[in-house]
Amino acid sequence: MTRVLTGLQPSGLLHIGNYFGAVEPMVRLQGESEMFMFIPDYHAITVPQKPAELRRNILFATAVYLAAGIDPKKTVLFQQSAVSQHTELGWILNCIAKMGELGRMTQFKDKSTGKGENVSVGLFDYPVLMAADILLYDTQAVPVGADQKQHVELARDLAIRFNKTFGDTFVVPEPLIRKEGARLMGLDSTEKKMSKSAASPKNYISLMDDAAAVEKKIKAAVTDSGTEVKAGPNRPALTNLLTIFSLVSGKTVAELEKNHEGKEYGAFKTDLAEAVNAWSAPLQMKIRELLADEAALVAVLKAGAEKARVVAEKKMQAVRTKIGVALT
Ligand code: AQP
Repeated sequence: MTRVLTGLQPSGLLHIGNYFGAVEPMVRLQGESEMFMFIPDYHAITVPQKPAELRRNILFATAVYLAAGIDPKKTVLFQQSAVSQHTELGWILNCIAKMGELGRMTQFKDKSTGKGENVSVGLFDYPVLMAADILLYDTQAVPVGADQKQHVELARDLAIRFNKTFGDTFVVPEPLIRKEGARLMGLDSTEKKMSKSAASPKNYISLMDDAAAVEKKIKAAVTDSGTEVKAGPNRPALTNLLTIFSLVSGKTVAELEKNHEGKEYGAFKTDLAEAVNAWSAPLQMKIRELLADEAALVAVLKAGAEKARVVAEKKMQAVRTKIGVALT
């Protein structure tokens, strides 16, 4: 069985890009793979977080996973900070990671632009902690959106480097990137991906946006010049909107183009907003139900952390021995 792991930072309310990029692929793989899914709360604090909000977002992410269909009997679901082996291995990997390779990470460049020296060391170093998250569990496949490919490649490089230096220890992981919807772009710009920490809420469709908000955001979404509802290399805005439509409706882009032949952007956007709302309404209901029982969510995470800790500690014992710090 392939071992699969992913995590989504509780740095805000999740959006549909996060959902289709990383949550839904995990749901699909359940049953046929050995599943680990975690909440990378120590990644979230690489940018300032309000403690009460972070706590809320951790519980929210847990509710989203469960509402989406993650079954704790089939998936080890846990909070990163509850398994201290993640940060321990992160430190060890820090000692073999190079400043140069971290400096090349596109996400760091994007997130640090304009901040000069006033950016946390954690933000720079976060891909190393992510490598530890992955390598700790002998993960073979990591379902992620396209933006995280570079970070999974770093995990591969660090695994190979460690194995060469200290002997075979880590499985070299592969990113698992879906064909369509691996990089949903912001509604407000075809240059920037949809991102939960985007400056404007018009950039993303949050999983909890109500029908009116979805309609407003989609109505305001950028379009391409021309009037045809068609995807294509020179039509990034319509390609993005049609991809979203396809993901929430299960229809192909070709079908949707055909259904909207001769229709104007306005009518297309109304249909798209309806489709998004029809898809998100039952999900939102489940999320709310789950959030109403906080103790149950905490219990799921605790039980998951106990299972994760056993796997993680076994790997750490091997790592400590390999690097020479284990004295017995
Ligand atoms: N626009 C996107 N389209 C498809 N997949 C996406 N993902 C993120 N944005 C898109 C995928 O969602 C997962 C969550 O990753 P994360 O929370 O660890 O961080 P991220 O990639 O940095 O996501 P965001 O939404 O942009 O969050 P912030 O703003 O907090 O940095 C990953 O698998 C990611 O690829």
